[in-house]
Amino acid sequence: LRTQLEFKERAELLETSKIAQKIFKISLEKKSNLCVAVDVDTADKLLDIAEKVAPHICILKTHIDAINGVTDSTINDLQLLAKQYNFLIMEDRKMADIGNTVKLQYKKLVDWADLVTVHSVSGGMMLKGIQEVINENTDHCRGVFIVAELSCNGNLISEQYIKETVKIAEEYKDIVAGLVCQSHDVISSPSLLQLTPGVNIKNTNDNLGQQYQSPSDIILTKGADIAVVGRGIYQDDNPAEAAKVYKESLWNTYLERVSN
Ligand code: BMP
Repeated sequence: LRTQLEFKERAELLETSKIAQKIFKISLEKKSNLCVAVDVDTADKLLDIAEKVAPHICILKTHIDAINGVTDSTINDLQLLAKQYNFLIMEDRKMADIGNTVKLQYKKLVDWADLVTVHSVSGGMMLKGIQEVINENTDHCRGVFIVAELSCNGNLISEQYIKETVKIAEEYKDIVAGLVCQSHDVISSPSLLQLTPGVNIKNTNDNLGQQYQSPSDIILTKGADIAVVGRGIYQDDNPAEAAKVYKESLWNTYLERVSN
């Protein structure tokens, strides 16, 4: 079973993509399966939080289009932090257009974002567009997470949509790191990573449909390999300490899961 295998074994599987291997490797080196979503509104805050959580994360997730004052130098500083502290940068753009448009959009991200998120709604050709860009940029290791389920109540994703999304992920395995999803039974292949948002120790929801679970629920019940935490960390009075607490709780639950 995917959820019972250790990251080390999963990284060594033949069908595991280079980008997924890289995530497994960083995760093991840092003993962290924590991805922090830094959804702040200014570039200064982005760099401030990034530096504070950096030692505790395997992936830093951005919505760069929601942040004011981002310049080339912001991106450069973020990349320096990523190098210094050994984490990957994921731009959560949730691309969803026709292949050609996604290809044009992705060309602006491939230089700096190790990972991007995509919706599968347009089908496989969108992944082909991204694959072409990745294959032209051979000096970087790049990949995508495909959204298969959403954490908010009232979303329109159906069982059929989830099944077709998994098929697309299998078809483009060379560039797919994994799926963004909420249930343990979406991904069966141990070579794909399950990234799961909606984690918060103090709250169970927000006022806009977000639904939260605890770190152990997300890893044990929902089957997450990597958990995404946003407000639980960047809105805390001490984001560095909060990141450490989430990291330890998530990693210990992962160890518990694979030891069974
Ligand atoms: P928070 O922990 O503050 O609720 O942030 C969750 C983050 O994960 C946000 O950046 C959001 O865009 C993202 N996300 C989510 O909450 N649910 C999903 O299903 C997919 C997401 O990418």
